[in-house]
Amino acid sequence: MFNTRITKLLNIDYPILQGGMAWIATHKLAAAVSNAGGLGIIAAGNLPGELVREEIRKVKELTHKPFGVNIMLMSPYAEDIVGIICEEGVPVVTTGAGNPGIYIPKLKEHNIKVIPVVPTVSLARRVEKQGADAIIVEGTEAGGHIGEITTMALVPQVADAVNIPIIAAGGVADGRGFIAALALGADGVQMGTRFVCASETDIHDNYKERILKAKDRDALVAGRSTGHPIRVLKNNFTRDLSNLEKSNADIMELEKFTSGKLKRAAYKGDVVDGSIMAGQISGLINEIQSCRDIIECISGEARGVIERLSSLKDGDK
Ligand code: TUI
Repeated sequence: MFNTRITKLLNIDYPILQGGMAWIATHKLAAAVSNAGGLGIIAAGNLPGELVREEIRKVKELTHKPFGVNIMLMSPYAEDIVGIICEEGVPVVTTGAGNPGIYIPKLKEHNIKVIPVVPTVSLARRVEKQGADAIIVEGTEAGGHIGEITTMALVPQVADAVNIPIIAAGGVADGRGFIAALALGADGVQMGTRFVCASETDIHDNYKERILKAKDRDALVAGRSTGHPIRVLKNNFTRDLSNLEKSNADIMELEKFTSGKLKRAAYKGDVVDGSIMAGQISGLINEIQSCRDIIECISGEARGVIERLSSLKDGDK
C-alpha cells in the first residue's frame, strides 16, 4: 500500500488511476480497476450523454468503490455530459484535450473532484487557479492525443509550479515507472496502455496482441498537421495519414480520414487500417493480466525498487 495525497483525496488504496481511453475504458474496465483498489475511469470519448449515463449506472452496479468519468473536451456532447455527471453523482471527473475551466464551478458545486489532464506548466497553473483538486501531468510518451514535453521533464516542473497533488502519466507501466514518478514529485500515476492489455477490456484481441508484440520504436506520432497529434502504433493507417499530410490535404480531409479509425481497430480488430492508440511503453508490456494482478504486480515491484534504492543509500556492496 502506498499512502499519498492522491489515495487520501480519492479514498482509494493505491495511487494508480486508469486512463480514460475512448472506446476502451468502459464500465467493465473501470469497475475492475476500482475493485482492485485503484481508480477506474469510464471514457466518455465522443459518446452522447445518455450512453454515458448508462455506463455510469452500470459501473455503480459492479462496484461500490470510487470511480471517475473522463470528459474528452473536444466532444460535441461535453456540456451535456457535465450535466449528466452532476445528476448521477459521479465522485471524480478527469478531463482531456482542452481546458475544462468553464465546467469546474458546476462540478465543484456537486462535490465532484476535478482532475484535468495537462500537457504544460502554464495549463497546470491555470487549472489550479480555476479550482482543480489535482492534475494529471501527461508526457508525450502517452498514447492517443498528446502534448510535446516528456514526462521526465514535465512532472518536476509542474511539481514546482503548483501546490495541488500531481498524477504522472505517459510512459508508466511498471513498478519502476511508478517509483520514478513519485521521485519526480508526483503523488500517483495514471496508466493507459498497461490497462488496455487487461483481461477485463472488451476490445478485439488483435488490438491487445499488437501492443504485446510492439517494440520500443513502434509507437509513432501521427496527424501533427491536424493540430491534434496522436500517438499510435505503426501500420497502414499511420503510413496513409502521413502521405495525406505530405500531399497538403486540408483539415477536413484529414479529419474525414481519421474518423472512426480507433473504433475500427478496437472493435473490428482491424489493426492494419485502424488507429491503434498506445504509448511508447508498449514495448514493455508482454502479457494480459487482470486489473488486480496488474496493480498488485506494480505494487510489489515498487517495494523491490525502494529496497534497491535504500541499499544504494546505505552504501552496500
Ligand atoms: O485526451 C487525451 N487523449 C486522447 S483524446 C482522444 S480522442 C482524439 N482523437 C483524435 C484527435 C484528438 C483527440 C484520444 N486520446 N489525453 C489527455 C490530453 N489532454 N493530452 C493532451 C491534452 C491536452 C491538450 C491541450 C489538454 C489540454 C490542452 O489544452 C489546450 C488549451 O485549450 O489550453
